[in-house]
Amino acid sequence: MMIKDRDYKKEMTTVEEKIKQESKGLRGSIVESLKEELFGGFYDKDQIVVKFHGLYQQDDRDIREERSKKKLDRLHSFMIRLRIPGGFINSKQWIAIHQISEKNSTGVIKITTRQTVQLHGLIKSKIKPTIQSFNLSKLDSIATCGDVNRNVICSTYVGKHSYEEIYDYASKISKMLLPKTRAYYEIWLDEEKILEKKNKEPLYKKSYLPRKFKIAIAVPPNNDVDVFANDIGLIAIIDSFNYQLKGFNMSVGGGLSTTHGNHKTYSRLGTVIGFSDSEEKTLKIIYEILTIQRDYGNRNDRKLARLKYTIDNYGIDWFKKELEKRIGFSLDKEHPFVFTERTDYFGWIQNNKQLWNYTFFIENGLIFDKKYVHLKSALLKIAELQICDFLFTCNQNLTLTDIHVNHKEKIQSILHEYGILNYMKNISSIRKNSMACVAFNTCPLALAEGQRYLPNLIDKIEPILKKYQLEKEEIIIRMTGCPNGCSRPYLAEIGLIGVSYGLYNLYLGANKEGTRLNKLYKKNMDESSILKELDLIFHDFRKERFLGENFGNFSLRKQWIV
Ligand code: SRM
Ligand code: SF4
Repeated sequence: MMIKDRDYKKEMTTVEEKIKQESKGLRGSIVESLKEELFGGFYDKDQIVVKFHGLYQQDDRDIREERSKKKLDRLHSFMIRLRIPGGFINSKQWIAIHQISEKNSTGVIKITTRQTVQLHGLIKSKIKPTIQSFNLSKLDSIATCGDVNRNVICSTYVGKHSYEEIYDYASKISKMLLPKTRAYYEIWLDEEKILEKKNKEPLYKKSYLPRKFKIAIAVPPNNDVDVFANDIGLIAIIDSFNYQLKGFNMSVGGGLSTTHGNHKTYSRLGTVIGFSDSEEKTLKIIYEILTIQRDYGNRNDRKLARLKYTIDNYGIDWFKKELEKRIGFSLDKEHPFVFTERTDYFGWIQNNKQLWNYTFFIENGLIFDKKYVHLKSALLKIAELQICDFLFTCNQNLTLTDIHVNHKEKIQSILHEYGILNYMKNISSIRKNSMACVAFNTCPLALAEGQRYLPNLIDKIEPILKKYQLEKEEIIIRMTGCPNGCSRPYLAEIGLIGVSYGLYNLYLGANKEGTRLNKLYKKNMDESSILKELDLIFHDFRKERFLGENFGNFSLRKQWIV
């Protein structure tokens, strides 16, 4: 079948498309919005444009209703999300994030499921100083939201292979796919305005992509990045004799989000389409996949605009052919690979350079000081020693990397002093494998609680597991406040997806490796029905599981879900 090249401009229908086209290279009227003192937010159109600068306008949803009753406007504040490809920063950058969080935001540093950090609660007048302070430490928030490529993520612990080589790819891909406009530098960093010549945005053109775009690099056997949840997945093929990187299998069309009641939406795992054996080829393949999505993605309906729908709409064979036409060479046949896990390696572990890493479990990625666990203070103290780097994981955790053996003791004593070692000792297996999205009180799309509730629910699940002597089971549990899937609950062995306040749909049956989606088991469950149901399920699991069978595989075999 011949498919005619489409003129995406003619199909431009959504408000977002219009705003992007008219944004003057992502400038919009942000400068005017910033000067507006009558309200704490941005003009409507600019709220879309500032997203491309990594900023989200939000309001405190806990008090929204109360304010509305008093006829008060929403209490606006902003979330800023940093671009940290591969999740890697140095100690000095951590100190900067710490200080900025104290000065300009709520003080809580949130590690996200895409290996970066967010700060919440910035008021409008603090945005510019925040971005300027980040810039002094070589940190930026460009393209961490909006219809462009997002933070590129990669595996954090790569066994005997070199992390640097994998990180280098994440960094190069991120750089290659950055928008070229100088808007960020002009607006936030006072760079002199230079008139951009025509076609200054060769990749994104005037309309950018139809939707957000995500790329991940996984190093088997660990799929800690959930590679198949991404628009593009790179699966590193490492020579098992000399640990050299041979190249990458490339997968396309992953994406998790669904919309309640919209049956056209679905989660999809990426499809492996071939292998690339050189950096030049890999970068070219990635670039041209984006151009296909730019030219063929749906610009009429944002719910159906991700690459997964483009691929299913045109067919994977057409997609591969179109890609090979654009890159000018054929993809090699995919190489065999096996994923066995998605975990972070908590505590001390030696890396490929014979240096040491220490990985913290950070519940839902939230860094602040609690009564007995002074995590934020401990991390500052460690950063001040400047004897390690910081690495965010895609499971919302944090690894201190490259610690010389002589420095281990120093760090260990800080961990002890600030209550971390004791805390780490007592975390249950299910909690270590848990993740929740932000949801209330800042996420405008939340229907139910996420990170504020999952810890309490786990408190109640733990005794049930203990009752059946299952407390050592590494069961992956994830919760979101809506079906967008920000903590990737569709890839959890137990997925809880918010439907309305206090109610969740329960999903079961994904596997450990992140290569199988779960399925809807029961709808609209409140806490007591979730706990009752899990009690019955764990009872059967204890009694009927095969030797070594994990929970996800067991629930599939039991055919609880069809
Ligand atoms: Fe997400 C929107 C938080 C990872 C799918 N996500 C949002 C927003 C920005 C709400 C909004 O549009 O205003 C949330 C901000 C909440 C807040 O107050 O901070 C939000 N998403 C997050 C984070 C912080 C969750 C977390 O607790 O870690 C993650 C930030 C990642 C990052 O650093 O870039 C986050 N979001 C994800 C993931 C997981 C992933 O990418 O691995 C997904 C599912 C994978 C996928 O894309 O299919 C995800 N977020 C969405 C969607 C649905 C996209 C779609 O295809 O329809 C939305 C809504 C949208 O884009 O319209 C969304
Ligand atoms: Fe918000 Fe929904 Fe994402 Fe949770 S899953 S952060 S509720 S958009």
